[in-house]
Amino acid sequence: MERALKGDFVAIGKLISVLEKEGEERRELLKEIAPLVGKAYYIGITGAPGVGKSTLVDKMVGFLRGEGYKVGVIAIDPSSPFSGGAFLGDRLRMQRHATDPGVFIRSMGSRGALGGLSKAAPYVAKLLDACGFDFIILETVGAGQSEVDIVKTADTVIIVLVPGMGDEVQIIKAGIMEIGDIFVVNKSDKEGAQKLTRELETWIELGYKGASWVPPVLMTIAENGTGVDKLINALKGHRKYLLESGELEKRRRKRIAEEISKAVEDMLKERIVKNLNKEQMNLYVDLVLNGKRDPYSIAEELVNNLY
Ligand SMILES: Nc1nc2c(ncn2[C@@H]2O[C@H](COP(=O)(O)OP(=O)(O)OP(=O)(O)O)[C@@H](O)[C@H]2O)c(=O)[nH]1
Ligand SMILES: [Mg+2]
Repeated sequence: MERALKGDFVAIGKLISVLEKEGEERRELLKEIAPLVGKAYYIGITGAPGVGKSTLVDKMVGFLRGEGYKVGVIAIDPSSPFSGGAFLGDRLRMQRHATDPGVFIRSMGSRGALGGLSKAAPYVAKLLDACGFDFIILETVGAGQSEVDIVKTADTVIIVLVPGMGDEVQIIKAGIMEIGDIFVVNKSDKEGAQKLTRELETWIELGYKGASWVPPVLMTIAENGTGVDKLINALKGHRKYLLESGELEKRRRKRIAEEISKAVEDMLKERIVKNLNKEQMNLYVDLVLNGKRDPYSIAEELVNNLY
């Protein structure tokens, strides 16, 4: 723990493995880091596969490093069941930061037999926060509820779209557009970027009438860094808005409340599972099938028997 707080990447990596497993040990670690958490600024960046999120993150990291900030990046890879090693795209995209002690990059799988490793992402973000990183960037493709939930833990959510993919429609369907604080039209070197930007602006104009924060739409070319300075400015503008309007505190309060509920849920589940093996479960199922019991009175009994 001490070594991790001093910025030892190997030590941080070991603590991340602890955070990836549900249970007592994780809870103890989270208790330990809790007093140190709350200084970092959390950025969520999401968009369809291949829109250039990692390239953009790489450029943002470069920019923030130039200003002297330490940056932690957590990339959720929906296709990988594994965690730990950076997946190919990110490794290539963010390689130039690999030897920088002020940049920590971690990739986490979100699929696979173990299921939902990425659920640990918000905990990993907290750890990096505790370890003194000023900005924590969470990259996800925003597919599926668990990914949306992760992005929602960010203070500022950036949604990346590209021209010529019809992404806007896909993302609106997934209900992700609504959580965007800043919209980025990346690959604006390609045809249709202006059109997409205008479409987004119109959509925002209609949907955000009278809102205290109207999301800006920015054009970038992540590959050569065009527009990244404007993106960082927009980010800082949003942070300023959150601070001055009291919205940051509101968001953080909501997050803490969710965290408490989640911890209660996890603990209850852990204890119930401990008391309920497969055979016992089968006995209950038999009782329900035979019409002798119902699932709800059984659940009540299990919860009541816990204490
Ligand atoms: N033309 C053009 N290509 C870009 C731009 N930004 C990124 N790319 C390319 O788009 C491809 C995907 O970039 P990534 O940064 O890996 O995209 P990603 O959104 O992180 O992809 P996933 O993590 O797999 O979802 C790469 O080949 C990049 O070089 C851009 O502004 N213009
Ligand atoms: Mg990526």
